[in-house]
Amino acid sequence: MSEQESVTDRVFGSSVERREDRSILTGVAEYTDEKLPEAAHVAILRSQYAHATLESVDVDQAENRDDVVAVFTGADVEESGIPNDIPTAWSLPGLVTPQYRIMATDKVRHTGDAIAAVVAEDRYAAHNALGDIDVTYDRLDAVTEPDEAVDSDVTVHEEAPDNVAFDFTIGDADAVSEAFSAADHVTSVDLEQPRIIPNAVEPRAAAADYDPDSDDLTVWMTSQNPHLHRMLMSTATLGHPEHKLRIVAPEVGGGFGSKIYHYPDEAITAWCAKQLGRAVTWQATRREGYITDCHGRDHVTEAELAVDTDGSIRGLRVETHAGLGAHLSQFATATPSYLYATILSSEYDIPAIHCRVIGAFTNTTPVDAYRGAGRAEGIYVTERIVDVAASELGMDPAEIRRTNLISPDEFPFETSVAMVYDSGEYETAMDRALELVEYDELRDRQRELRDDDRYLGIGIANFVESAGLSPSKAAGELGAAAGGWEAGVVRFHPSGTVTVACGTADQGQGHRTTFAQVAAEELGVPLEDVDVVEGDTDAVPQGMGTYGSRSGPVGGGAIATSARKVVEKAKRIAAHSLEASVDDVEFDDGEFSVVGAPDRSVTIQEVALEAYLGHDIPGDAEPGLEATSYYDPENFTFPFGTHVAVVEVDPETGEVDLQTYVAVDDCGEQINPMIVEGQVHGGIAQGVGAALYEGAVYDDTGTLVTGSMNEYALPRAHQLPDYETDSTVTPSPHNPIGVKGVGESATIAAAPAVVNAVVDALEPFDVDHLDMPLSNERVWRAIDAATGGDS
Ligand code: MCN
Repeated sequence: MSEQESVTDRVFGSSVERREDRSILTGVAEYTDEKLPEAAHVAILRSQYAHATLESVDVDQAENRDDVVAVFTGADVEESGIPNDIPTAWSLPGLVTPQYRIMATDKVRHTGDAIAAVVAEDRYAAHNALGDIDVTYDRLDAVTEPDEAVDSDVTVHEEAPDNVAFDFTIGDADAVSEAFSAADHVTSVDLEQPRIIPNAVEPRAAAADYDPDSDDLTVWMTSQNPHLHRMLMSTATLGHPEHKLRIVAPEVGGGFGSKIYHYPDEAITAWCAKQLGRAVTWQATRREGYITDCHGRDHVTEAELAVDTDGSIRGLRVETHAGLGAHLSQFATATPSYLYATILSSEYDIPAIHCRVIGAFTNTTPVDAYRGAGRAEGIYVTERIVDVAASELGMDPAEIRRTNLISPDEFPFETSVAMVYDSGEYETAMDRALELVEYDELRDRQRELRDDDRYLGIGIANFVESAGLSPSKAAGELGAAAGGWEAGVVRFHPSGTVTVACGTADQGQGHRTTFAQVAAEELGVPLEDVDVVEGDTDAVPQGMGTYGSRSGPVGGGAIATSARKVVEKAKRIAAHSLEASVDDVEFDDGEFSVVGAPDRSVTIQEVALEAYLGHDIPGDAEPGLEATSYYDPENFTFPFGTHVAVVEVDPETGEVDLQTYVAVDDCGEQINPMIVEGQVHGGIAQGVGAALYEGAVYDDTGTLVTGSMNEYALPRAHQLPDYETDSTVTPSPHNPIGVKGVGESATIAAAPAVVNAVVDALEPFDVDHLDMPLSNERVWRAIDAATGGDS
């Protein structure tokens, strides 16, 4: 126990050490692949082509190998009579939803589609046997780009002949037309946001054990939301009774969104265990992950901003083609629609916004939420076009932003794209960031350096983010097939220690630490007396999981709500013991005392024992001391902030040197400032990665060219500067602990901050926009084109 961890004086808000780190760092923590050491191994045959009709799948040779237990095809799955349809969890008007089988039967639509599964005694045998399966394909043309897909002769699904899965609009088109007619100036930008491939340290995995006698099926898996996985496996893919299905997420080595979804592979693994009546395990290889883990982004956008010469924004018009990949993943529809279009107002009072999003099927890996999901894409559009407008108007990028900021007295603020922002002090955070980076001095330096042909760029990005998906009713009205609540249990044990259970599922965020802090603070018990349980459908009553930066605001809200219920009940028992009226008893730091008679007191631990003895509790009270809450917040929370990146571009090579990065974030009350800072650090790295290095590339045949870490560039530590971070605190009124989410904020802000910086550096070359990733080659080509080949 560290000195810090025993702190009980206002434990909420202190940077106590992360309790999860010791076991992770010492290798004691157990991951999915270690759960069933005796299990047989599953290997999955993926399609050789991105688009083809399956003429035949001959598994005889593979099946005849001594080390192979069984080989299954899509036909076997179909014959087993399971529902076999991975669903989308968010419907939109007119949405086309083709069946998404766990193994292909007639056609393959991207190279990650599963065709057959081999079960063998060891992993190598299973993978070797894949080579003995003989598939005859009738190859078809492929389409990979969302804007091209809608005009293509290639049809991914017969149900959508034009490859359009949905055509979504939001905002008042007439009001936007009027704004554009009235404005002094219109800025237009075409932008592409390339696909990002998630790179969790641990690739996806599943292990399944089936007991035919009891019909109990247990699946350990890399899951960000075990209860959702249980529900989907039960109702949509396997048809296994929900109460006989247990999903456990052991230690999960990162997710970044990619482990939210129900993929075919986990269902195939569980199905194999049931077919064979024996334990099986599947572990994705990194290359397999690259073609099957849902990718992020994939937007092609045309944006226009109506703005007056003084910088006042009158309107924003956006049209986006969003790639969905070959199949609809669970939030594939919500991410480019409601999570994207509703955040286009960023921190600004934009009177009229209209956005149209065409979701298109392509012969590529499915696309879904990746850290920042939808909000990152939306903020990128706004923060980029605001910069271009500033440049066209000859304004400073900080000034155009300041001109349009929503002011603190305007909250709650309803945007023209249906969001009601909770609270914000946008200018304070922006001023702090500009002060930290020494903005005015930097601009002077930039001018000086240009005289020496050196190109410094300063990029500002403001952001607001809708974090903590909720509330259930509104989500349901907009098409969600899931709620926005979270379940939290707070249970005292007779000896006075506490177990907290929450339906969220950690993948590195530190919930075991921060949730214990929330409960310890509310109950007034030592931090070390609180344990946190997550990630097991048998140990937690229900849950919606961890994504959309919801665990702090919604999971934390559920825990605080339950803790307060526990304190209320304990107060009644304490009043009974102290022979006082409940109204005369006050609670402070774990102790109940009679108002005006502090010596008449009892600790919450003593009350817990009394509650479990049940010998002397009020007549209307049940024994025991625990509470469960299904906490359903009234709205999202809206974290915000300003990030500033400073780069120098080498005009000879196009190399971007990221020199300084300043981040000022406001995520409301901070449960653990060190963890918040860690989230910001990780988030910046991912945003910088998107801006400068990452981006999946497909060739015309639908083959992923960036199919491994050899070809897909992730940011390295040496490419990132020391970050300077700071925060302001504007509590959210939308949950009992004033917390706003923070897990995605920095990823959302970093990409536009860095791109704005690079484009700012290139101003002397008249470059007004460059698409991510800003590789040396792309930057160099832009300079070369501007200088007529003289660079
Ligand atoms: N927190 C806090 N004070 C606040 C807000 C949050 O102390 N005001 C703490 C929370 O209690 C939690 C952590 O910060 O321990 C992140 O909280 P939150 O913003 O609620 O996000 P979630 O826990 O729901 O995590 C999801 C978010 C998302 S959507 C992605 S993607 C992401 C991320 O978090 N993936 C991650 N951070 C990640 N961090 C790691 N290490 N690995 C991932 O895969």
